[in-house]
Amino acid sequence: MSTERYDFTSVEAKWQKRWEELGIYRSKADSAKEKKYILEMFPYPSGNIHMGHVRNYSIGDVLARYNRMRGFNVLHPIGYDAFGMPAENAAIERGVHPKDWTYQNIETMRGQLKRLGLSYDWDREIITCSPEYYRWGQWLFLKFFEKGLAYQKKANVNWCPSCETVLANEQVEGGGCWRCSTQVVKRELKQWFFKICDYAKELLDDLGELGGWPEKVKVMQENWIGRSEGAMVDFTLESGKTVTVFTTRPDTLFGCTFFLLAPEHPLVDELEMDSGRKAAVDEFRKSLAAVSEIDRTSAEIEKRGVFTGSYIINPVNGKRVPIWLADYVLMDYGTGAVMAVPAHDERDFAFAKKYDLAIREVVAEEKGAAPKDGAQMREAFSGNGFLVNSARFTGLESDAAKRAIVEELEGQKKGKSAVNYRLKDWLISRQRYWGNPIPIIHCERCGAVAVKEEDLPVILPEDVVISEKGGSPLAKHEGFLNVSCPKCGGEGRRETDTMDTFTCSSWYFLRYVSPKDDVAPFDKEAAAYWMPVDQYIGGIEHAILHLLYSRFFTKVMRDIGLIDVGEPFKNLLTQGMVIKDGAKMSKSKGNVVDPREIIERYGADTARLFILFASPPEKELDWSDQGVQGAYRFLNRLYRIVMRNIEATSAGSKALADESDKELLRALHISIKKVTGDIERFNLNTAISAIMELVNANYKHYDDGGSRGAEVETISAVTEGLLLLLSPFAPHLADELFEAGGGEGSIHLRAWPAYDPDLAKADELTIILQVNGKVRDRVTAPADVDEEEMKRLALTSERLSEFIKDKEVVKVIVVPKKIINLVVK
Ligand code: ANZ
Ligand code: ZN
Repeated sequence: MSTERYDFTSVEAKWQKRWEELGIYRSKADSAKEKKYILEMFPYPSGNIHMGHVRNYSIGDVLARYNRMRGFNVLHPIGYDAFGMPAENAAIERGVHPKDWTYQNIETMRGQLKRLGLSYDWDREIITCSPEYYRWGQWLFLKFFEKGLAYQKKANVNWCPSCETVLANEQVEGGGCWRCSTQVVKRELKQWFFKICDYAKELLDDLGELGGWPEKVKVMQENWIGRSEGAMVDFTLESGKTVTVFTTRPDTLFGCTFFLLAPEHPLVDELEMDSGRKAAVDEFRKSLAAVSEIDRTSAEIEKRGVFTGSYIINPVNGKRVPIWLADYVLMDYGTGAVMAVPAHDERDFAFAKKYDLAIREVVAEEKGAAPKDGAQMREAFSGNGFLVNSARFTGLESDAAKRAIVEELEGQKKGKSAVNYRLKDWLISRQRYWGNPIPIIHCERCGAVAVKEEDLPVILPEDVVISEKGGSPLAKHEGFLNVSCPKCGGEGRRETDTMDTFTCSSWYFLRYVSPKDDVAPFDKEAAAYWMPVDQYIGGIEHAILHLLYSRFFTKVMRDIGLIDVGEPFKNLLTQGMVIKDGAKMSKSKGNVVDPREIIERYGADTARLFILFASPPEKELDWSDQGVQGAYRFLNRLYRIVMRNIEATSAGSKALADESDKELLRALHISIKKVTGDIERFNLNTAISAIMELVNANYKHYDDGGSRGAEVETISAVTEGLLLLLSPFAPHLADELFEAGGGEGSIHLRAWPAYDPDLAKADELTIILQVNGKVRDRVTAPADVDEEEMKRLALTSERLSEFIKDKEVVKVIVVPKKIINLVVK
């Protein structure tokens, strides 16, 4: 056996250059052609690409190349999500300007992506930190602002006193700042928000349209949006003022024995208290400043509260109940006030037990049961049941009672049915430098004024001092700060907050359709042609925020009239993680395999092939050095057999097709059918197995004597088919061998092969179906039929049915791929 190897280094360099010269991956909108927009989530330019990137982009590249060959007009772009914290950290640690750091990284990563031979339209590359891009992010902000979808409000934020900045919830670790560990405090600051809650219902309802999304991602979004059905109910203070609660259980109103306010609730300041009580309340409120919401609502942590000394009146029975503050009541959910029903809510139950508050049963598990003594209850009963202790509603089932009670409250104008969402408005303000400046000017007289459209972009100044302390450097940049008010011409001060970088990635897929447009964020016509993205591919870690924000932006842009679709991503594929030695590859674990090393040692085609072969795209991928070597050996084995085929065909043998040729031809058509179907279902690993089988069949053909007088037509058909099937996976080698066999241009411009259904059928077997050992039927089944499928065939055979009807199958005997015997009584 020959051990000849191909020189992947020169082959890959040659083809990457050739593709660029030919410009074959450049795309143009063309209404005469059906389009396919294939998109992978763009990378953050952290320095070097990692295996997760290689996996993500290899999957996308197979789909892009395959669909191009299927005749679709494919858009397959790439760019960089280039604003964000790490650039500022690099500046602090190494004294390099965030811009220089970012652009250097982009340059490196661009080279690495090109080295992988990915079929991107490089002319469409976008960089979100470039003024040409962020200008349009600002433009969109102003549209949101005009529509009232961008607004400022005071919010309780996590504040690190040492870094002087707001931290996202994810940046608070054990109560401390993730960077400097300083105790984080709550601060009330005026922040910018996007009103995503206006779209809560639509974001939830439209999940139903996303048939091409993984179920788990939809469930995660659903939970995040968190729709609750219930009622708003007005309680009345002794002063006559009403306080509204949101409850999902209006049927339990008669069981309300106390009333809870969030510690931050503004009403607390209005309640009358003597100085001793006031001190206790203040002390309690202060003690929560540094506690995260997660800890406050955790089931493990003991609930805490304090009595305010005031009472409030329950609208259904006029009962006066005490008002307490409780840590588990959050200000920004519902109304920040809760009617507590300890008998039927676990948290309220624990709270009542701790502070010795009354418990009153109002829902019994069984119909007609006598009410229990609340003091004797050992735990809350939170299910639905039948009302007790509830005046004229007693006896009703929970759902009926909910309706009846809400109806009565509505009649008295003391309540109404309501839907509440867990989703909160999106806080987009960041007191950071390396982000997109919010295009607003504050004026004493006019308030927050939009920067004029013709003055966009608000350029992020480069001459700033970035230091660990002191908040955003923009707030200290006089030249940036001092501007005149666009409305009255008076003295103004520029907004110094920048936007959350998620705003940049919420519309980048639209910028790709006309990346150099300088009159609009994107060309409407081009967007109408290319949108929506037909296939989006990325990590499951973005299941919620990025995907939800992009869906929100899309809906707003539709309502502004910029696009005509309401959902950005028609189909979504979430690739699994790359792990090694049982853990996610990470620097801290020391189990990182650098793609550069693999590419240098084995070539890009091997790296791609291994990563696609090792596991189906959605599953975890366990890194294996042997696997990489296996992929490498396979490509060389394929190289040798194709070279041998080329030699055989160019020798011009006149041999006639024999049985072995027919067998090989069948193998070819079976492979085409299998690979095609597998790619359509994203089973890229089994598609590669099918290509391997074809290579084996090709070798076997020679072993069987095919080499003595190769039949030219068969051999060239197999060579061609094999290379076409290989081309999305190992694009360089496929083109090299295609050229070696006399092909012109590039294999990537050729059409995807079709299969002959008659020939492809050869992979079917005949299965004998028996009942009690007697042959009753014969059916055909695919060659890879398993026992389950054989059972299904037997149980659904019409001929068998008369032998098994009214009988019990007591045993099933299977001879794999041959016979199935049902033993019946
Ligand atoms: C009375 C009641 C009785 C409740 C009962 C539940 C069970 P979901 O389903 O998550 O929407 N709640 C309302 N606002 C709150 C806030 N700001 N912080 C903490 N809890 C709050 O939860 C809605 C329920 O959570 C509401 O229904 C309310 O308690 C509580 F047997 O009202 B319920
Ligand atoms: Zn003004």
